[in-house]
Amino acid sequence: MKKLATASMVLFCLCAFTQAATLSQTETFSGVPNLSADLAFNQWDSSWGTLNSILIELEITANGGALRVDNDSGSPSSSSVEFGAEGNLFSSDIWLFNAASQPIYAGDVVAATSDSMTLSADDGDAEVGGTPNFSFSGADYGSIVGGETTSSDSDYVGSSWWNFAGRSYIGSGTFVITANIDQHVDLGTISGAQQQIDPLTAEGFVRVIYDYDGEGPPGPPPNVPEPATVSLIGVVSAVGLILRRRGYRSDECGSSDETAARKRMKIERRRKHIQY
Ligand SMILES: [Ca+2]
Ligand SMILES: [Ca+2]
Repeated sequence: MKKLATASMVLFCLCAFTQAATLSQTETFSGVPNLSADLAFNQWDSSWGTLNSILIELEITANGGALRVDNDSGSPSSSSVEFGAEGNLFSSDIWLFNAASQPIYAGDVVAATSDSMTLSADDGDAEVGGTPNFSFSGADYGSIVGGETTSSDSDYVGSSWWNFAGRSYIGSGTFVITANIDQHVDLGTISGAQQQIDPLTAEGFVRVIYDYDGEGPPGPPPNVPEPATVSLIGVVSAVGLILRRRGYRSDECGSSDETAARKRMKIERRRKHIQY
């Protein structure tokens, strides 16, 4: 039991060290692109402690839909094609610049299904009366079905942008970040083609993570145990359970009833030996 107590103490100390002092806020969005979502986050209150960093994360999951293409040009073409969702973040309350003073999302976050598409020259589309009607027939037709794809990107806000020119992450109020999520279609080098689209759906989140030293916000502890900590708690629980079970079996073997029975059998055997 002494060994177990020592091991437990070490594990608990390790938990304390692995627990990050972070405050994470996550706001979600969903819908059919193009969509725009205004998401509100709490500012960092200086009375909570010393702010070390601010991390901004955008994750987008695109799902379903389809892109269909009918080549109406006189030339065949082949290209990699993408179909999905793309997004970016904007705000007039705070700055979204990193330590190099570059936009945190210089390019869009793209979650898209990618495939190669090969189209012949226009085949005349006789079944729909010829161009410009959309034809689903012939080698001049191609399609890409949207699967479920997820993409994310994150970056730290440069500390010189935390509180600058009237925009601030610091205070006791809130700020709004707008997530603009658009449909993403990239036909690559294919041109002269009509498109027909079944809309896809998009969902995702924007996360703001404050890393800090200090007491943190009042109320329930904001920290979520790291996965490693959760595993360690699981190990401690499992060890405790195994030891309790062993202890139970040990008690069973040493029960006074069983010891008495053994003694009675011994006496019986001796008695029989004497009789022979
Ligand atoms: Ca055609
Ligand atoms: Ca055709």
